[in-house]
Amino acid sequence: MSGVRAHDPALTALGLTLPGFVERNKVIASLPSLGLITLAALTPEHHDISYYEIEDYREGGRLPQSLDIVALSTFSAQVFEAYKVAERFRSMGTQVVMGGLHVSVCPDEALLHCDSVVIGEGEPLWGEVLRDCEKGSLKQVYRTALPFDLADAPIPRFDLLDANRYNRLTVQTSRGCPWRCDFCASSYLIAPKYKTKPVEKVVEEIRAIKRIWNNPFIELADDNSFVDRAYSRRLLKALALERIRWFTETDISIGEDPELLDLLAESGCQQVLIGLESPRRKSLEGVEMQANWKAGKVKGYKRSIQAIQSRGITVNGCFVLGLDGDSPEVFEDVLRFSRESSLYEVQVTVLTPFPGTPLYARLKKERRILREGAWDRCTLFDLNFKPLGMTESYFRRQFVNLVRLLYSKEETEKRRRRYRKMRVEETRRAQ
Ligand code: B12
Repeated sequence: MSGVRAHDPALTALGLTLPGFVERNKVIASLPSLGLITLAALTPEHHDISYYEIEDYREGGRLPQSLDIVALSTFSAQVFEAYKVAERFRSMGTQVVMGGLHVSVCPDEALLHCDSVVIGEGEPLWGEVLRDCEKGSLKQVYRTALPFDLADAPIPRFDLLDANRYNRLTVQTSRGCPWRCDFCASSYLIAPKYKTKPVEKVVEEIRAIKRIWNNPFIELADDNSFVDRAYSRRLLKALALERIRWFTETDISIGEDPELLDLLAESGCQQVLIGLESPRRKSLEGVEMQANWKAGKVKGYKRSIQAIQSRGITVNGCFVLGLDGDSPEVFEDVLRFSRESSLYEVQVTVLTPFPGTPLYARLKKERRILREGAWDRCTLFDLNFKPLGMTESYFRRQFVNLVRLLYSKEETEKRRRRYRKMRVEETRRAQ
């Protein structure tokens, strides 16, 4: 299930008109489920498999018939739609198993709508699910305490995908992240220990993609790439030989590692998305719960962005609005930072209490969740908690204003111009 769907009417209206935002929506909506095509690769040959996008069945179109089992993957934002699809399949007598981040933390909720839930990483359990399905004795819950070794990862079945449908494909090089940001709902929920996939495997996956697509654009589906610097250097050298263009998510510390940045530039990396979260130290206090890591980094943000972008790699700086340390001026602060830092791309999102996160537990305890269990509000654009230091209506108004400004044609062009100017100056300096 793919695609952004904000519910806030003011934002939805803007989304239809703003060029920067529409562009981004198109990019975001266009990725297949890596989790499912990975499990497809672990499915024995005597089974026939097909891959479907729920998007095609949203309006109640005829579902694929005569299937023995349906494996559904979804994030929180679309989980209610996924449940509806699960129920429609079940009413046709098709067994439905669900997995992924959301149902791993809400298995009881999911079991109201499907036959079986897989908690955590799917690879160690998928074979058992299929064997039980063949015997007609599917269990309600599958879970394992054994962490999955990415050295055993299969090559995802990219060949099952309709190539024309996507503008890029994902490859995962690592799972987990050493940092513990209280709002993070990424794979540490299912793979708590940081781990990497052998470089040779990553290269094999990229070659599998190249067999289907000429000149592919690849997105790494990592929580935080380049955490292990020795591994990253090997990875980047290998990627450089593959001659691909690619994108990933990482943390700001790469800006302090010139050798890594040189390798990154040579490897074909086009853009890195970095969770800066806030330009304000006060807002970042306590967000990373182990070492207050993000608050410690904010002073060097601009320098690091400059170091990365000077290599021709654009930075997509992501900001979270609604942090407890935010005051009413935070919206202006983000706008100012975006202008002063020459960030090529900016993403602003609303702090979101995803299920299973420390943030959710805390806000619930503080009775600040507006609508409990409203997972369809987990879009990153819909406010579902009471912010501190400002009213909900002030927050919503200011957020919409910020979106309107940041993604306006004028501001988007100014960002591009600032970036180009910075690149020209860098090139002159280097000569
Ligand atoms: C790629 C990606 C996307 C792609 C998704 C493509 C797709 N169709 O899957 C796109 C760009 C479309 C996307 C969109 C969004 N995303 Co996104 N995305 C990611 C990202 C970077 C990687 C996900 C990934 O591929 N992981 C690798 C695969 C192998 O792992 P996996 O899916 O978890 O699958 C494993 C297990 O969970 C399990 N499993 C999964 N499904 C199933 C099913 C069965 C039957 C079984 C047995 C097992 C199983 O087995 C798999 C192998 O172990 C993550 C961040 C992250 N690092 O996790 C965010 C992340 C998943 N996204 C997130 C969000 C919030 C969104 C958006 C709401 C953002 C937005 N406003 O647009 C939308 C929502 C889309 C939706 N459909 O609801 C959150 C989700 C949090 C949550 N609880 O919902 C994450 C965690 C980022 C974050 N920290 O906020 N996203």
